Amino acid sequence: MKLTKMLGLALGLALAATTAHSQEVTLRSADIHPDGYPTVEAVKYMGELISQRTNGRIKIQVMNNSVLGSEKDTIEQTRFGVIDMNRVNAAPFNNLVPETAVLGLPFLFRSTEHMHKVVDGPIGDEVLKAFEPHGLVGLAYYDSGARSFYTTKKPVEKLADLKGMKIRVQQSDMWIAMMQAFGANPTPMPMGEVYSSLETGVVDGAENNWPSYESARHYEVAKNYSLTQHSMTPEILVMSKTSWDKLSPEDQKAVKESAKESVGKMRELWAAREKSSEQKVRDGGVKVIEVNKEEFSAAMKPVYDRFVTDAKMKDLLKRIQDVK
Ligand code: GTR
Repeated sequence: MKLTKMLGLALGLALAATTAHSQEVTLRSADIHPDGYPTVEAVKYMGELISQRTNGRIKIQVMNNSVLGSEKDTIEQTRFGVIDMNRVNAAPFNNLVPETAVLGLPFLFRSTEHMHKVVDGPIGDEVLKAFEPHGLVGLAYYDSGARSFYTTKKPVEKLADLKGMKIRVQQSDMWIAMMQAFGANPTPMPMGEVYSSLETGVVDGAENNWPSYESARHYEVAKNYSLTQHSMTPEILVMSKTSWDKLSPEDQKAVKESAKESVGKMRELWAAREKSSEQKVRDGGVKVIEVNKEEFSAAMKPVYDRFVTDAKMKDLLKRIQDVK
C-alpha cells in the first residue's frame, strides 16, 4: 500500500473514532402508557442518567401514549431500527423470544422477592441475551406487579365463572393458552382497544395489574376485580440492535448501566403507584373479590405442558423454581 493511502486510511479511522466518541444521539423510546405511569417515568429517569454519564451527548426521548403504535407494532419497528428503544411487557415478545414466555407462566413466581431474585440474577441476564438473534438488545426488567381478572357484568368468584367468558389477552400464544386453560374464550388485542371493547361488550373482561386497570380507566367500565394474581410477567426494556451497533463500546456500557440503574427508581415508583391505583379504584366503587387462588392455579398444567416442552425450557423453569 502506498504511504499516502496508508496515511489517509489511518486519518479516516482516527476521524471515525473521534466522531464515534463525540457522537450526539437522541434515542427514541416507545411506551404505550401515559406520562406519570412508572414505566414512562423510569425511562425518563434513565435518560437523565445517560445524559449525565455522557456529558449530555446521549439523550432519551420517551414517545409514550402509544404515539408510535401498539406494542406488537413497535416491537417490529424496534427490530428494524426505526425505533431505538422500547419498554414493553414480556408477553408481546413471547412468540419471538420463547424464553420470555417462561417468565409469564401462571403462578410461577411465589412473591415479588422471588421475581426480583430471578430477574436480577444470571437467569435474568440469560433471558435478556436471548433477544440478540432477533435484532434486539435486552437492557433491563421493570416491575409489573401481579395481574388479576376484571369483568363488566358477572364477577369472577370461582374458576367456573370464567367458563365461556370472552376475555381480552395480550398478543401471545402462551397467554391465549392460559385463558383457554382457565376455561375462558381468549380475545387477543392491543391494550389501546380494550376500553371500548369492554364498553361495547366485544369482551366480557380483561386482566391486568392495579396501575394499568386504573390508568387506562378500565375500572370505569369493568367494575368487578377478582384477585387471582395469576401472573407476574415483568416489563422488559430493549434497544434496537441496529441503534446499539451504532454506539461506541463506552456508550453501550453507559446505556446498559443507566438502564440497570433506573430499575431501582422504577421499583420505588411502582410500589407507590400500586397502592395509589388500588385506592383510586376502590374509591371509584370497584367490587374487589377474594378468590381461592389454588383452584385457579390447579387448572394451569396444560399451559406448562404446552410451553415448557424441550430440555432447555424445562431446565430454565426448574432453575427459576429453585431460586430461593
Ligand atoms: C400492562 C403493561 C403493558 C401492556 C398491558 C397490556 O400492564 O405495562 O406493557 O402489556 O399491560 O395488557 O397490554
